[in-house]
Amino acid sequence: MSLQLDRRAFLRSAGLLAAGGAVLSSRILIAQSAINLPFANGRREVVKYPQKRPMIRLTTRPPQLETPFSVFNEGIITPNDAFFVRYHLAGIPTEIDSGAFRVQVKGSVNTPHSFSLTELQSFDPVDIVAVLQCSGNSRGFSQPRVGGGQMGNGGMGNARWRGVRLKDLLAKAGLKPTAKQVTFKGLDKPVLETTPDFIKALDVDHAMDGEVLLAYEMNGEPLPMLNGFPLRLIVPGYYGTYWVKHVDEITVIDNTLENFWMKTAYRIPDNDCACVEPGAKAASTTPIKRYNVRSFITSLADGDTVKVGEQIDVRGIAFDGGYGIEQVLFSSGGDQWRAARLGEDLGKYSFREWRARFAPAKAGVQELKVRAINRIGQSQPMEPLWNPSGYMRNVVETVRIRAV
Ligand SMILES: Nc1nc2c(c(=O)[nH]1)N[C@H]1C(S)=C(S)[C@@H](COP(=O)(O)O)O[C@H]1N2
Ligand SMILES: [Mo]
Repeated sequence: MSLQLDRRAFLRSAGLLAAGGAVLSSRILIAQSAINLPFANGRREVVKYPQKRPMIRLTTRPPQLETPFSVFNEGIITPNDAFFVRYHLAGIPTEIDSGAFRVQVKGSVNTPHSFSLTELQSFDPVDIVAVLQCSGNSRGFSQPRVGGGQMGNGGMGNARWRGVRLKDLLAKAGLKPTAKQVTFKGLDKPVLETTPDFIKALDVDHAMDGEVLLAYEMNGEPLPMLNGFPLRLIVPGYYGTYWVKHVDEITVIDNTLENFWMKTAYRIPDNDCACVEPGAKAASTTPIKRYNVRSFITSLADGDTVKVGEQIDVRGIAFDGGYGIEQVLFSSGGDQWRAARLGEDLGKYSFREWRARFAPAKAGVQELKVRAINRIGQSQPMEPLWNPSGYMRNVVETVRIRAV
């Protein structure tokens, strides 16, 4: 089966179609509307791409799309057509023949292998519900502002992934005793020779832990093109940077990968909070790893009005880097924190739904806050932490509503 995308239509809607050597401007794609993310320069067009509903566009080339926040109130699984899209390199694949597709496993292995999709699907399939979150999700809220994609809170999503254990593929190839890391490269390419290709690495122990998957399905369908069709890496609990899309080369190496994407980018201050004084530099850094704890109110947004005395059912989502959510606390109008009720448990890597009730006692602006705690006691800071790349934001979120 090959992905049925009209190439011209895709290029056109992705703003990539060249005319006489020039790239057509993004204006060829008619924006359906625009929204303002709540920070300076937060105006974004809302645009429809192939296999996607209208999404918040951050960049055109490559396409980077943020999920409209209201989607997170539709359910704890993020639909494929609303799942965010992040790329680094402008040379993204627009047409892939899945029948001809192969992924190579090579390097420090006894028997290099190359697997077709059909071969991958003959391995024991594994399902996991797991959050995928970009390291820079919510970066636009950093104060002082930092460089990088200015995302609101839509650089995350939760899906049911199906695929083959990376461990099973590596076992088939047979790791040499000298193996230290496993690297992953996808079909997307830089357009300039000077841009480093996007290659990421996991330590061998992590790659062999049985949880890391090569997924060929997302929410029961083949992966959408823009989310890595036909195969992507799933690294449960780890930031999106490791979840390499369109993976076609897996190389076992005897050393530590020291390319731009591991050694320079995607690094956080090497301390407990992954933070420094706002504006300061980190003394030393380390590669970003697991998600910290986050929680959001999804059923109410800033500026919503409610009636004084009326019972309101609030709900939202919480997640962490794979220990699981133990408790969600909710506070309204400056009241004490009280425990929210947790929804269905789809596994420790999934969004967890929560619900709470309150009735605004008096008229005026009310601050609603939510704070989650995971099973190892980690929680969220009341004030935002800061680092130079704007990674890992997880401040306790506040929604300001007005009771009338
Ligand atoms: N091949 C490839 N894979 C990639 C990237 C990329 O630029 N190229 N970006 C990574 C980053 S930083 C993130 S956050 C996730 C985003 O996945 P999505 O586009 O499916 O939401 O993909 C990761 N995998
Ligand atoms: Mo990312």
